[in-house]
Amino acid sequence: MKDYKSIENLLKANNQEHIIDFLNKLDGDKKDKLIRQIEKIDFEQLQELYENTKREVEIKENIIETIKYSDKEKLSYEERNRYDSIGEQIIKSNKYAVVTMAGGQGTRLEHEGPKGTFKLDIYGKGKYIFEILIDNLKQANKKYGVTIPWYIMTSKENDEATRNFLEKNNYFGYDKNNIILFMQSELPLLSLEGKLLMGKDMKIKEASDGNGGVFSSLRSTGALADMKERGIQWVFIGGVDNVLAKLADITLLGMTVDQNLEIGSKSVVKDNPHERVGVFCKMNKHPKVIEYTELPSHMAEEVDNNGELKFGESNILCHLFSINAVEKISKEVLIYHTAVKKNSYINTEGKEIIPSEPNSYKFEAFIFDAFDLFDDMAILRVKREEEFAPVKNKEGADSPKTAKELYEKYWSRKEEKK
Ligand code: UD2
Repeated sequence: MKDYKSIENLLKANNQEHIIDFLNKLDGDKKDKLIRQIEKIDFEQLQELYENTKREVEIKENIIETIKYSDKEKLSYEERNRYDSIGEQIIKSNKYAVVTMAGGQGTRLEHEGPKGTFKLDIYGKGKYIFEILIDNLKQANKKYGVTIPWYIMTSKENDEATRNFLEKNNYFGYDKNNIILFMQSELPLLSLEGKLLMGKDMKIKEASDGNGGVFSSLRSTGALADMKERGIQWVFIGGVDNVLAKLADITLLGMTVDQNLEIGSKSVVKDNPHERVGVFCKMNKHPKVIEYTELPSHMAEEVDNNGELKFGESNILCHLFSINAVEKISKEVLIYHTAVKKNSYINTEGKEIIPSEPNSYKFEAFIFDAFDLFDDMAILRVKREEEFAPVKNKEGADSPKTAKELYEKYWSRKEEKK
């Protein structure tokens, strides 16, 4: 551990003198913990991230084109059969794993605890989101005669609560040797002036580094090595908050393999120009998703000659990667996007400040920024009412209410078809 003087110099050199005041008020274990945390901060990266906050995100329209996709409903019988048998074969030979990214803070839902522990009030008794995902995996296991290994990415903030919840519910009957939790890394928050924030626990405030952290965390935690040991060849990576997600989709899998591609994903037709979803496109001839927070509105509203949205293929966070693609991406550094958020902190008088306005920067990598490391990707357009029911917000769009309606309608249609 560096000596105290060099820590002071490090903080001064990086324009973070205010942290020295806190250090001087601490002693013993708390002081050592804070010093050890400071030693691990990459101040160079932090400085770069702060400078980035002053730059506008460059979306130069002239190099953006639409990207080809296949509409699942319009596949020929022969194509569908070919894709499904390829996909089925891979899953049946235990070469398929599922990753659920569950490290988000879930602030918009205002639910106490990890989002997977939220109970959707369906069928009277209700079902937890983790339970819904496990049921989806169990159905696939039964159909293909396997036990699909399930990797759950947690954050430092929600890892313990996630583990305790799954343990308490006995993993909803899933074989716990095939449920592997791994924690994603974190990045410090910065005030709008570029200052580190001190938390109530007298530690510098950090937050999970975005769902794009999944690749480096799979690698750094050994989860990727575990997949390779199991002979996994294909990895589905999805969000925790879509209660209609098909975690083992043989058509997406077979189509990606049949087209000789390393990555695949699903899209639904965008609901309206300003729906809060990323949209697929090609940028510099590489596959790309532009997030709703960064899509210029005139691009969001652009229509093609049939009056359809030109960029209307929405990302629903259902991604597929070959194991080699995961390995390759895990060695790259994805760009960090800046989110402006409200974060409480302790000021130098020791008082807790709860901001009423966004007061700080959170830096997040996005999983889909990995796409532009490849020349092409398979995109399967699916039906929103069958595959996309996100639980994001407490009220309104993408809320427990809309998800419940979509979920119950879907399953009652399934019942009628029997
Ligand atoms: C995501 C997509 C957006 C669209 C939308 C559909 C990204 C970056 N954006 O928007 O394009 O598909 O979903 O619903 O994918 N997560 C982590 N760790 C983190 C941050 C997030 O695991 O550090 C997980 C989170 O638990 C959730 C997923 O990533 O499962 C998406 O959450 P988000 O808040 O990053 O992105 P969102 O929902 O605004």
